[in-house]
Amino acid sequence: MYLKNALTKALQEGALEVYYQPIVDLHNRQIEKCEALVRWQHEGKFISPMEFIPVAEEFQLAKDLGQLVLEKTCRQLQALDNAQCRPITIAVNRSVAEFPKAKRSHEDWLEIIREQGINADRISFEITESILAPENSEFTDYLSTLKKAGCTISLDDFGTGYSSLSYLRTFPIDNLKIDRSFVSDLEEDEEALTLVSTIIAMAKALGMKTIAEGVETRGQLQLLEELGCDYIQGFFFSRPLPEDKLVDYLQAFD
Ligand code: G
Ligand code: G
Ligand code: MN
Ligand code: NA
Repeated sequence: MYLKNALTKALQEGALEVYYQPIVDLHNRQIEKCEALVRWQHEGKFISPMEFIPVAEEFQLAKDLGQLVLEKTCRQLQALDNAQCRPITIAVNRSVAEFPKAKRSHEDWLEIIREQGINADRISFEITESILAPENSEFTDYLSTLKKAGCTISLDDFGTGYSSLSYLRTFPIDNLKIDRSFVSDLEEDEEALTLVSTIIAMAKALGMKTIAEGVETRGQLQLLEELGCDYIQGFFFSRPLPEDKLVDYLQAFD
């Protein structure tokens, strides 16, 4: 209850921040994308999204939270353009609770992107497998609408869910994000290497790009490059950066 009230207030005041983690294209070593990660600093300390997103979901605040993150992301894209950074795409995370059945939130998201004057192809939505489960079939229509408008869809935490792989055939995903748990074991564990190599081969065969998450070492980067992974994200290049640090980082990287 305490967190709910504090979060409601923070949302009303727009007091949540968004950090951006760079994603590097292994083909040209440029930053082509970032992931938007919400941050809430409450009474001097950061509360993890793992803690407050479930609260937002339980108390019908997920819609406001999602809209705030998307608005801030669009404004960040404008700030990057104004500073003449390379045009990048930014991915926002969306949970099942942000696809409320009757409310058609996806229309609101497209409206926000339009209002902010951002081309839809610069916004990507990161979803998890559960959104594509058979009982959520209407969400795939919503996702199709987002895709038709020009947005791209990434499947987050790939390999950690329990659903069948059939959704990979029925829904056109643009990017598969290889979960950090596989990446962190790459150098020590032959089986992790086999799994990652298989995921990359499968993604290629299905016409999807792969993004490896949680890359922390040069060794992991090199293995991923040899395996033909397309993009990497992780502390090896950068932690998630606050708004005002992103322009500097992108300009220094170029
Ligand atoms: O940086 P990290 O601690 O941010 O993120 C923890 C978890 O919170 C991750 O699973 C991430 O996907 C999720 N997350 C971060 N930002 C958002 C957001 O804006 N919306 C949703 N739904 N999840 C988010
Ligand atoms: O579930 P999702 O993939 O959206 O989660 C992103 C989470 O991963 C965030 O909490 C982010 O801070 C974290 N993260 C990003 N890069 C790294 C990394 O290299 N190592 C670790 N341990 N966590 C990372
Ligand atoms: Mn994510
Ligand atoms: Na992930």
